[in-house]
Amino acid sequence: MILRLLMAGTVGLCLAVPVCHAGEVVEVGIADYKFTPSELKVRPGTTVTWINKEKRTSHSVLFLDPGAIESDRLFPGERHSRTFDKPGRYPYRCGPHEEMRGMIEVAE
Ligand SMILES: [Cu+2]
Repeated sequence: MILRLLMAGTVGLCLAVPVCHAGEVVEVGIADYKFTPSELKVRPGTTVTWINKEKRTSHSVLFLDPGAIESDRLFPGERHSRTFDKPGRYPYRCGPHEEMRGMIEVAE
């Protein structure tokens, strides 16, 4: 089931997986040294926003391929967004904490 809220403007916030759609934003929380949800399936054109919900610890979002793109270090309350236009599997981890893993799967 997919629930959508209208945010300011026309951007829809996708609250429930499995599948979010183009033009929507889906959030991944970072807390207790975990990405939640750790695996997401989205349609091409979806924007994923990671939000650091820790009290003290900073994290990053480091994509394993291609090119090992890493976000800035996210301090508590900070966020990072990436829009996924191309189908594929995008595994990532936290830069400083190798055990923190996640996956974004983009499929039509
Ligand atoms: Cu981390």
